Amino acid sequence: MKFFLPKLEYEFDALEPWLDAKTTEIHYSKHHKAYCDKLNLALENHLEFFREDVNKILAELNKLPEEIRTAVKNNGGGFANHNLYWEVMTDNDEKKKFDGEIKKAIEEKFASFDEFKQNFTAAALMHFGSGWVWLVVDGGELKIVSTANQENPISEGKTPILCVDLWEHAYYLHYQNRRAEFIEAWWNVVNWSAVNGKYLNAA
Ligand code: MN3
Repeated sequence: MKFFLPKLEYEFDALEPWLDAKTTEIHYSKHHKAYCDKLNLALENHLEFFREDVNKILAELNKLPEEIRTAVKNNGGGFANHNLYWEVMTDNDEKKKFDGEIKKAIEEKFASFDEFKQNFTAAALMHFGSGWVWLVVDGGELKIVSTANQENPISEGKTPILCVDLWEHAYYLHYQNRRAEFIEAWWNVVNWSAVNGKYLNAA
């Protein structure tokens, strides 16, 4: 029982015009798949880990045999991070509605949605190099954090509920160097219904 790519809940062109079909296709079927394949390869002599949730493995990296720890951190991270990334985007207008407990919590923590969006966007623009920006639940509290490469906040005891991919492969075909335009566009496809569900589970 190996890890496998979760099925996308939308077509490759569903997130257009904000995320172009070619980028989504390559990102999912090449980049994400490569992380999944390399995770399976890293674990092929440690089959007991195939029974685990990848998030649990990432939460307890120190339990891994040392010889596979880096490979699992990088590729298990790449696998898990993209699982969440696809899940928190949608083309469904109903699911895009910013509502529910997550709305209350964000407005309480950041004063307003606009203030939250500004802070999250700023974190994405300030992040140097490849990595991710996340909204996490940490000790019951919402926080914006960023990680380098394919690191996942779950390895620091935080629960991610929203993320955006800052690797150039996430936007370069369409936006080239214009990360700010990509981030601004990405807000239009956030699946707030999914984020709300994750918030309720975590809080
Ligand atoms: Mn990516």
